[in-house]
Amino acid sequence: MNPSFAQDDASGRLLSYILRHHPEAAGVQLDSHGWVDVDALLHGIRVMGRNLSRTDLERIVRENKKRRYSFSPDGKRIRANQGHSIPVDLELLPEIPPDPLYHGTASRFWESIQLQGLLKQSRQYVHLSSDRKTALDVGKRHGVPIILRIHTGEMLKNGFSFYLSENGVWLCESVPAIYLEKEKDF
Ligand code: HQG
Repeated sequence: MNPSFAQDDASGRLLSYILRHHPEAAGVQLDSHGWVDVDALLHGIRVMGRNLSRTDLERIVRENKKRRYSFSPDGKRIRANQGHSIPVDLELLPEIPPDPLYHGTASRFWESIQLQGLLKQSRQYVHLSSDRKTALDVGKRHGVPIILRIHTGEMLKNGFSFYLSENGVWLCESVPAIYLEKEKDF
């Protein structure tokens, strides 16, 4: 069978929805580290009236450009690498990030960000990237994009921690406004 990209895209969105936000939608539970039994997940997805085989799932995990999902070493469990809105312990250790890191957002949020800093909103962490292109793409999802530079060296000096997800996204609890700078042109 020749799988369609559109189909894999839709299945990928469903996986994100279940593994990051609403496992109960497929009648499954994440363990404390975010893992779900693959057979239970595939069964739950079938019960939801969607069709996803083990082969489809393996292809989606392998070919996903953002490497959003990982199998456990024995292949029996799967989890999202980041982006959760439910509390999971991804067992990440603090790491030293590049300085600066970038965050892409919408221009309409700038006023509020200047006051409050970057907050994690509904997710478990604030998401940052080491390259501007990724930040720009993330910002465009929300509207007219702006790019913020995060002065990570200053933050480290003041005791903030950063974590690097399995798929290369930098994560932190919050970024107070004093460590942020809006790029003028990009
Ligand atoms: C904004 C994608 C007003 C924040 C991407 C962002 C990313 C504030 C939005 C990942 C604020 C939250 C996450 C404040 C933060 N006032 N707005 N004080 N503080 N915000 O989607 O970073 O495709 O939860 O700037 O690649 O856009 O899902 O976060 O605009 O890594 O794998 O509140 O999602 O990955 O939006 O995106 P989100 P995000 P996936």
